[in-house]
Amino acid sequence: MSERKPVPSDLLTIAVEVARQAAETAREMRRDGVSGLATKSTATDVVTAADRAVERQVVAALRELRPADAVLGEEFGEEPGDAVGRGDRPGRDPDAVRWILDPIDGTVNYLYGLPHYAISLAAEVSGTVVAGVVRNAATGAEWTAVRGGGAFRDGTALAGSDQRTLAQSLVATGFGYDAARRVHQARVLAGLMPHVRDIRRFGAAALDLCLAAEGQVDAYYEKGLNVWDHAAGGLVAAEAGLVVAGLRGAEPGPRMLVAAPPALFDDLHEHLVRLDAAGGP
Ligand code: LIP
Repeated sequence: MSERKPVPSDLLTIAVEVARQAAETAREMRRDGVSGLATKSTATDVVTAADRAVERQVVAALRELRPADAVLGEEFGEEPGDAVGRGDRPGRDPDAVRWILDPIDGTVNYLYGLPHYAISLAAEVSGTVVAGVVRNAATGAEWTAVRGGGAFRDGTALAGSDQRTLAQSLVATGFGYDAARRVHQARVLAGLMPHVRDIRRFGAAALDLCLAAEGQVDAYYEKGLNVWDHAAGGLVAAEAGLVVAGLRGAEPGPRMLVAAPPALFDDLHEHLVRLDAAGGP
């Protein structure tokens, strides 16, 4: 029997509290020095003891608070909840919540002590993200959103950039860890550069999406993101009024994510299609 339908604002309250505790752990561990350094997909795709400790902490906190929920984390994958169910997913209650977590987004920034890395935690119900928080663990800046309820930074409502001309736009992007992918991404970047004001590469997708939601960059695009990179930040950007999508009507995902105000989206999209930005390795 499923519990009453989860209330997004209640889920956000939980996400914010859990993210704040996790951010404190990440910050304290960084202060004590990086440990447990290892690599994943390539020699530049790093993970630290803090990534793993933060994920364990968040999973344990969510299991305590909402044992029926599943948790998908970057480092340890999906922990199924206790929800037993009905619906088209045997063993899962369709109203069950799945939390989506990047314990430290911006791991290379964390490694170098650059104050630009975040806890990203989103709540998904029936495949739709309904609440999300992104918290810069180094600075304490916090972005939140509930679907249909707007986007906020530390309580201030966000509305994205009012820039209407791509040639005057500051565009954020990022690059993968695989060398062959980076060659393709660099070619796309070279093709885009003449058509924008400038590019910024900050190293954390979740924060890039929040900066775009705030209008501190005008738009953002990146190929190769995982769902935990963009689940929370993508909701923040969408609730700030940005279009968050893939190319040619696709959903945002590993092939491409573009986040831009409606006035810029089509022009940026056209360049990314022309440059085959979703293609390549
Ligand atoms: C990072 C993303 C960033 C991307 C990096 C990396 P991580 O995630 O947030 O946008 O450009 O290559 O994927 O690995 O720090 O969680």
